[in-house]
Amino acid sequence: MLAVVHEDPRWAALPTRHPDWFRDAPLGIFIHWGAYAVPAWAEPIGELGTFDNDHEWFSHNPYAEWYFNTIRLDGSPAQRHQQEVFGGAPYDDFLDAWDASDFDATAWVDLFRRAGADYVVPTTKHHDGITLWDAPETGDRNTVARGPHRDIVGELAAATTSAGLRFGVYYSGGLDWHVRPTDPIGLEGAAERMPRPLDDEYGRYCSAHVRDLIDRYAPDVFWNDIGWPDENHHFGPGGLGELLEHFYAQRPEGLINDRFSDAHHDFVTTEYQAGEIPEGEAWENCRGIGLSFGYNQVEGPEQYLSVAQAIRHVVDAVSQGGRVLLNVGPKADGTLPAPQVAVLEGLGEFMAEHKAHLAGSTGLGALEIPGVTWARAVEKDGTVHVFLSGPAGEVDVPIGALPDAAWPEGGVRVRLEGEDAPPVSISAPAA
Ligand code: FUL
Repeated sequence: MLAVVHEDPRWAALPTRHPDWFRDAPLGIFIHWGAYAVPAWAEPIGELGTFDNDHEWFSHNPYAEWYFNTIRLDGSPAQRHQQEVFGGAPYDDFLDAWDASDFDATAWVDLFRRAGADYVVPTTKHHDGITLWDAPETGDRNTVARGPHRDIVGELAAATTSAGLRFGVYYSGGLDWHVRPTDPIGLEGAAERMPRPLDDEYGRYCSAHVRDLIDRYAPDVFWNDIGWPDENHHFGPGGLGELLEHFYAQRPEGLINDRFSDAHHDFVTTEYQAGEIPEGEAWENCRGIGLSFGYNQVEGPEQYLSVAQAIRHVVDAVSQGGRVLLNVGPKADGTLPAPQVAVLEGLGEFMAEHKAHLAGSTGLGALEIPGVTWARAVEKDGTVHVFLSGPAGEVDVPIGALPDAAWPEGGVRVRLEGEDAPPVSISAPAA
């Protein structure tokens, strides 16, 4: 596929934003909630970025939110599951079966705030095309008209902003398997890895959706996914250029990710182990607490991050100048799975003590220290903070292994608490 050309000078004139609130945010919460939470089924095969056979990945896709695609791949275990458990029923039956009566946006956001998050980004339309608000031109295929009978985006926006957190929207501009169905993704020998609609008409449809999101819910992050229809990359009415101008004008502290087919971006995204951490640019890693974004009832403790791993993941990103958009996958009934809640609670205990050292810090990266399996450092307001984890016991850390700072001469003795425990931290005035 040819890359979209952005010769119009208005592309280059769009602002590039790094607002203070985003710079200072070590953690955001991603929410993948959709009709796919009803079957909540995927094979937990591994992390994105650790597989290179596309057919193998997609036919055993660990992302439960991809269920609509996976069941269309002949011979896939998900297709068998759909046949055996749901008699091969059409996907949209899950929208009607989605009874979200225990959904309490305020309680969710309270947990996210306690976890130390500064922003919340729910899916407003994932690849299945179902919108979580009464989006223009969706008829009754949305959560207000069917299933939950709730404006999920609106409830989350209100709860998030009243808790003092920033609100963002995830929107799948690249894929919509209902409005623009393609062959299932992952067919053996397919010419294109990710067949997606390119036409302007579909682009205008998406653009009208996002404009509606901006005007109704005032998001500060526009997190697009899987590119933006190529023919809609223009500044005419309903074009992506005009949409981005509108977003930046309406949201003076708003910013966008890098999944718009190279049109423009403010920050770079990585996902699990896929993608490159950029030099000198803002970036964010996203991942589920397990191996899926959408709730996957097949997952157990082997797939979920422990509290200690989740903490290390966040500190690791911050030590490299980034942040984490950690995902929760709620159950269809509106409750959050207990193991995910436990991770957020544990993360919150750590953040209560250490968030101030991470937020707005300068990353000093990873350290190699004898007897310590994991060490990361940051500098904040003239103080160097080092986080350490390793087998339980005392370790003498030589000054030479630490970043320059006023450490006690002769080194620092630390008591590590084991790799299943949160990292311990030491700090000293920067040199
Ligand atoms: C990916 C999507 O395909 C996943 O389902 C998920 O939404 C992730 C954040 O982005 O590209």
